[in-house]
Amino acid sequence: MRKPYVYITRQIPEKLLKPYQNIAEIKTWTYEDQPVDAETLKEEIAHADGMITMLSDKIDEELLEQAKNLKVIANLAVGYDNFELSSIRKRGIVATNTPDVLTNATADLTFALLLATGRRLIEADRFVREGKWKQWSPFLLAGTEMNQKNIGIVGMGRIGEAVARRAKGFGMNILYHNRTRKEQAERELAAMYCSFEELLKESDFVVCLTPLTKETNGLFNEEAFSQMKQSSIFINVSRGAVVDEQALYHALVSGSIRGAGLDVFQHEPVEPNHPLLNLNQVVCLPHIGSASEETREEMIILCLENVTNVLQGREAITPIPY
Ligand code: 8YV
Repeated sequence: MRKPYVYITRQIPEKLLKPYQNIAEIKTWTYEDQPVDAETLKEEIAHADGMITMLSDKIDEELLEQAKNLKVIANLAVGYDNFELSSIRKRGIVATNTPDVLTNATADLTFALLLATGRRLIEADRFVREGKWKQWSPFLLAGTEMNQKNIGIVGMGRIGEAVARRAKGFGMNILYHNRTRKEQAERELAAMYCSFEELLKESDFVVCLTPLTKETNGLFNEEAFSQMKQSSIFINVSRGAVVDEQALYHALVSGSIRGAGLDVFQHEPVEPNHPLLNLNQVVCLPHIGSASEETREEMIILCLENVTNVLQGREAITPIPY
């Protein structure tokens, strides 16, 4: 009997694939420095039994029309806005994601952005390297601190709660907005549920962690930024499309908010001449929320387990919920 064929749209370290090579024939995309091209994706999906994909691979109706044997498709991400789920499901294909394993790494990165923007770390690093440090003065590169400040978390899922726990340790007051109330966070972290508008008005740090959906697309628009405090800092570790980037740029330039920390952009990789990249009060990262060595390994293993489980007739561990 032939082994099932699994295609992975990026390079993966051999040591992680090894335990699964007796179950499936596994092939990965060849180049480390460029994403899989559309033609290869079409050819591979045509005869793959299982696939592991990344956020930048759009898995839509047109592509799925090529799939003849596909039984499972595992996204190397907790988000799955690149999946046209209705097209995947009507073909009986199992779709999976990587929840939980990336919660702590992403919450850490969110906190790194809070500190980097609040305490102006990247500006300060540039200042030293550029030889501008000539003397010490009391307010040289003075930032804003976390203690006693209000953090407003929009999207209180697993990562939101992990950020809230860190915020508690830093002495912050926690506000949140979410589709459902989070009783445990309210009880254990004294997190306060707010409307979106209240949260914008009251928060010193507004943290966006909501998934990208029809409802959240463009949620942070001109009106939203205009309701935030002039001293506030906006952090986005969810999806670029949740933010109207032009509105964010104007809010920053006009001083209607103080700064921003962005791990995600509307179009990724972001163009080097993007206006937001010219602003000193913005810290930009290349979508590395979950990028710790430990977490990326766990995400890859979870994808491989999901795919091989389904191909061997078992349940996926983390199917995307209906
Ligand atoms: C991705 C992410 O894992 O999990 C998500 O939804 O945004 C990241 O952690 C990364 O972009 C690789 O696809």
